[in-house]
Amino acid sequence: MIATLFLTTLLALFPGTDAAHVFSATGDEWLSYDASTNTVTFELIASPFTFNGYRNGEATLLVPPKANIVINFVNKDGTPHSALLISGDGPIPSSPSDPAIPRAYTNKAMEGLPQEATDVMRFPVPISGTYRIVCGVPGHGLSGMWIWLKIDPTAKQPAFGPTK
Ligand SMILES: [Cu+2]
Repeated sequence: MIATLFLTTLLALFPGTDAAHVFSATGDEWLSYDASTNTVTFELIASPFTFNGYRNGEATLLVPPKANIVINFVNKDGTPHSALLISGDGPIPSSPSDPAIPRAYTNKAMEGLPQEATDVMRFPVPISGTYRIVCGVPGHGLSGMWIWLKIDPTAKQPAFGPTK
């Protein structure tokens, strides 16, 4: 309830925010999968201190082992944001800079990309592991701008939604 009120307040403050995306429950609209190449394509939408309407690890992108990940990042907020993949262990760094997997970061990871800017991250994942997708702008991750990316060794397809 508090989270809902918080989001409602954010929406009131930022009328450009896409309410349909913020309140989507399934994530299917953001996700596609090519089984023949084990390629997961995900639309990662930065809004005010959220990714796809989620913050603080509230959402998880589950992917099959050894998947090729294509993340289409777009910033829908007036504040610059970015994305990079960090380890799933330990505290969120105040200024995350080292991606856990090579190439798993957007342009201007530290400075942030401006509103409506896009970038594509392409990287393979190993056979297992837990990571976080975090905004690289100093302080944003600590403010809650991150979600989980987990490799499920038994997954036959990806899934995105509230963290279980
Ligand atoms: Cu940010």
